[in-house]
Amino acid sequence: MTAWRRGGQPPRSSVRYGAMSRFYITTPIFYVNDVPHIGHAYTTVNADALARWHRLAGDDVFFLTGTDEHGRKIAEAASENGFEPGAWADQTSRRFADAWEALRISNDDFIRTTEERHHATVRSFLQRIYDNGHIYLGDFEGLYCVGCETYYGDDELDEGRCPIHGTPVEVMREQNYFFALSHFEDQLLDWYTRNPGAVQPVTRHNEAVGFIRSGLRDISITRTSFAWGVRVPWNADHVFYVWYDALVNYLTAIGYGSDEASFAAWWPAVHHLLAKDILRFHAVWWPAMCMAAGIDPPAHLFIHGWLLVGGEKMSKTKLNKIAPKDLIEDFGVDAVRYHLLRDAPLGPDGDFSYEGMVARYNADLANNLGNLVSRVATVVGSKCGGTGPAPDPASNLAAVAAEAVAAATAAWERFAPHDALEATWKLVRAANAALEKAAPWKAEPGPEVDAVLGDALEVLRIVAVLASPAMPGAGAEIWQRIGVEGDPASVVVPQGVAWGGYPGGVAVTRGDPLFPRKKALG
Ligand code: ME8
Repeated sequence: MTAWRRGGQPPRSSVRYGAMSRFYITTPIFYVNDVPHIGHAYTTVNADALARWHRLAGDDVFFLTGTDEHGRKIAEAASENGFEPGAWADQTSRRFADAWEALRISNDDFIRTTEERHHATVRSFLQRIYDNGHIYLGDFEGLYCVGCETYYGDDELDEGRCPIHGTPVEVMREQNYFFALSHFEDQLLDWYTRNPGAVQPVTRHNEAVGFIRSGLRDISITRTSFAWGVRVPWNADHVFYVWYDALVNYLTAIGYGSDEASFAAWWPAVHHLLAKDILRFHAVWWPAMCMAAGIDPPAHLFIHGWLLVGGEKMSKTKLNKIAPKDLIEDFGVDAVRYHLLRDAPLGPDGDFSYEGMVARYNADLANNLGNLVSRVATVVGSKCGGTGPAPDPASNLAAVAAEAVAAATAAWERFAPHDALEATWKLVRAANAALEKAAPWKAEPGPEVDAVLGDALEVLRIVAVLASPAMPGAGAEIWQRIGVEGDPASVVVPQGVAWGGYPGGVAVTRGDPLFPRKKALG
């Protein structure tokens, strides 16, 4: 039975093959006509945190991101800037790779569509679709938006303008190869019926189904008007239209046509994370292309909303695009990641504001977590001679911790990092409250003080693990300060976060505040 015919249930977020659970997650590959901003970072940090969580959960993870480098839009951006397209793509792709490094993105591969491995995969995948009879030569005239690199029907335009970019569309005429998308209406609807959880949230599932039901037009998939693309293997006068090459990146990286064992291991148990702007390509075209080539459609697509800035879409003209590195300079990488994950749930539109970032930083990081770390270290210094005591096996916090682990696990599993972090911070708050109540800084040293501090240290050990997908740096730093060896990211959950793991008898060190308070603006 193939994975996409499992039917009924939404796909589990990791799929078990024999003894191994595999979790393959992707971001869209970003166009190199733009430089990385926090909208790209939003998707990429979320995918990264999910990948890191699944590594903690003991899954075999493959996390893919990269850059989309062909098409008219890129060729035009290059020439406007006085570059050859290849040199332009090299330079801008590097900026994405650098931004992801600065954000501590743990991708396993970074694909560039100009790489030969990708060209080879596109040729073999498309040749298969051609051989299967789903591609034909035809004449085409349509209304084209270069920004989207797509044709629109009259009825889809917004007063003659592109519904996404708001720019005028142009009339394009070409003799092109077409992909017979219309052949796949019934199969797609059938797939959606059998796999109601394949596209999430459900509103996006409904949107895709509605679009298919309204009738599918065949898609023109090649161009002769420019050469910046992958050559069509059966007719060298044509290059593939950029979307038709771009989607195939998800197959290139796992060895479609080049490493069958790897491909069979990772496909179709994939999770594509993307924003609503490219729903149709991923939720309609892509499954149909897979069907046409005789492979299973992707198991799971999660579609998120826009990250707005001050309630508005980011754009060049409004100059409200925020570069991740500027925020990292102000807040540190962990805090930037935390804010993106905590305050803009995957699904609806979210809003970024500097004020919101400061407020969240002060509340959760400076006051709650940062305070717990420094208080515990200070009191262990004054009451226990700097040696961390072991936790109380019968502590009330044990149950709170178990609940946090269960709730965080469930939330990461359903692509809800904000809930996972909220569940984790509930534990932080409970530990702070327990400390407040016991006030060990006022008490005489002795077993009671030891138990209270041991419990708080154990909470910190567990929180460092649970928070590490969001804040890999802070998690490791906390472990070091409380004297736990290794890296919280190398723990396996849930065993590794069972109550009682803090060894006691180890040196606890005080350091500078992990998250110094920020002044609110104005
Ligand atoms: O569409 N809020 O590339 P792209 C949230 N190359 N997400 C945002 C965002 C925002 N304000 N701005 C960008 C393409 N994104 C194609 C994809 S995939 C085979 C080809 C993120 O550079 C979000 O993930 O325009 C969105 O889907 C993607 O960037 C679009 O990136």
